[in-house]
Amino acid sequence: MTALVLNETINKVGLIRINRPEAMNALNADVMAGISAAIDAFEADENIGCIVITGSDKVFAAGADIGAMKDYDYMHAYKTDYITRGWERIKTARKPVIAAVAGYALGGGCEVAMMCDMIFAADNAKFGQPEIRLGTMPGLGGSQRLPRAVSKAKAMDMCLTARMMDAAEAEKAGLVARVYPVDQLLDETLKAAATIASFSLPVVMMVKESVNRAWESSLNESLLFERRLFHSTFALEDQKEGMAAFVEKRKAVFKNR
Ligand code: DAK
Repeated sequence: MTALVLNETINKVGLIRINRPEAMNALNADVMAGISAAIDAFEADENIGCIVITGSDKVFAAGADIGAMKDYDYMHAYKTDYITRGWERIKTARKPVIAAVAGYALGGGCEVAMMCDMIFAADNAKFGQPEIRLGTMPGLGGSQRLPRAVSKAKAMDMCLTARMMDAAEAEKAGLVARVYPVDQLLDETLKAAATIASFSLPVVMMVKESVNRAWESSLNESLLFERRLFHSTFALEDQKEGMAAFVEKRKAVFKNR
């Protein structure tokens, strides 16, 4: 049987590919366990500085596996915490995670992409939260992360009407960081990931923490958080190296210390 999730290391970048083409990359417990295991491995690997999650040219993921969840009753969903365990590993990753989305990213697929630190989209990407058509609603962050990313108005529109947003609209609305022709998406995403991975890993992780903090606390609290992290970078050998290299007009060699 072909693996549902394929992993590859490309220099300092860890690439995770969702690989369930016969079911539009629908997410089930095995797929999510595969993604979680890959993130565990890439987080533990000191050589890796950035992680990319992608699907195929046609689909990132068309949501949670509808066939698998159609017969769940309330007690099963509540008591088992509807397989929450394992589904949110991306959220706790300390290294940056980029979603490279081509084709459909629907329901849980859109939610997984939004759990990543940023989304790069192909020009054929389509984002949507169509759960309402199934008599249910977003359950993995769609109704919470979408309004933060694209405004309440557009989030309401997508969650209430099940309308899909194309790549151009998603970029304009702030859901995606960059858009590329589909045949360039992965290369360009890997290039950006390699750039990130070329920097000092502790600083990269601090920047990620700091930007995330902006979402989760008041401005004064997050400004203080940023200031403390900024001060702490002066304790790093990499900060000494980065500034010395600039002054000496040479390329910095970071040691992640
Ligand atoms: N689940 C299972 N199978 C799916 C699927 C899905 N989400 N999406 C597609 N497939 C399967 C189809 O059934 C079909 O299978 P066969 O008939 O060939 O056996 C095959 O993939 C190809 O699909 P189509 O024939 O439909 O292909 P089209 O190109 O015509 O259409 C489509 C592509 C993506 C527009 C369409 O397949 C579609 O609308 N799919 C469903 C999209 C959707 O409603 N997604 C939201 C699902 S609900 C949580 C975790 C997750 C979630 C919530 C909580 N916790 C951990 C708490 C998320 C929930 C959801 O995502």
